[in-house]
Amino acid sequence: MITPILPRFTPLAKLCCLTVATLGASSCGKTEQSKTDGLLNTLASQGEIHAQGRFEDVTGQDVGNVVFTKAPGGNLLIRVDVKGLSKGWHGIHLHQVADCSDGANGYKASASHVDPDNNAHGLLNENGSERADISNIYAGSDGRATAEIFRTGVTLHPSEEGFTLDGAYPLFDDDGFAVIIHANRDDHKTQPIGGAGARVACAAINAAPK
Ligand SMILES: [Cu+2]
Repeated sequence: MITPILPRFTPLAKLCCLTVATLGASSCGKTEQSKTDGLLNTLASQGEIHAQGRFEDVTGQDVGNVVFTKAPGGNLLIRVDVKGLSKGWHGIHLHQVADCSDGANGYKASASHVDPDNNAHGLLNENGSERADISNIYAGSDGRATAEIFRTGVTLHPSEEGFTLDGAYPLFDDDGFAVIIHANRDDHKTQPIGGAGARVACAAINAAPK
C-alpha cells in the first residue's frame, strides 16, 4: 500500500500569500487585523483589559491599539500592536497627559515623561529610571510592531495600591496619560529621551471604570 505524502502543516505566511493570490492584498491585512481583534476579545472575556487606547499617527489616522493589564505588586503588562512605523527600533514611553490632539505639532500636548521620582531617563542609566521608561519596540519591513512590555512600579488608579513614591505610581491622575512612540531607538541612557527623536504616534489613555 502506498501512503500519500501530505504536508503536515502550512506555514502561516504561506496561508497569507494564498489569501493574497485569491482574494487580493487587502485580505491579508484583514486576516492580521482579525487575529488582533481575537486577542483583544479573549483578553476582554478574561477580564484582563484594565485600560486601553488607540494609537494615531501625526495625521490623525488610527494605526493600532494598546491595552494594559494590572499585574500583582503594582506593576503593569502593556500590550502594543501598531502599524505604519518605519522599519527598525522605536522608543516608546508613558507621557503625562492624555492629549494626542496636536500630532502635526509633535504631540507636545502629551507633555513630558511620567517621572514622579525626578530620576534621570533611561532603563540603563545609573541615575534612572523614569516610570515612563519601557523597552523599545521593533517594526518589521511591513511597518508593524507587536509587543508585550512589563513595567514595574506603575499602576492605573490611585486608590488601588496605596500610592507612595516607593510604591506603584498611579497613571490615572486628572488628565490621564499617553503612550508615545518615537521615530528612533531609545538608547536607555541619553538625556532627556534616549535620543529617540520625534514623536510619531500617540495613544491617549483616559480613566476607565475600575
Ligand atoms: Cu517619550
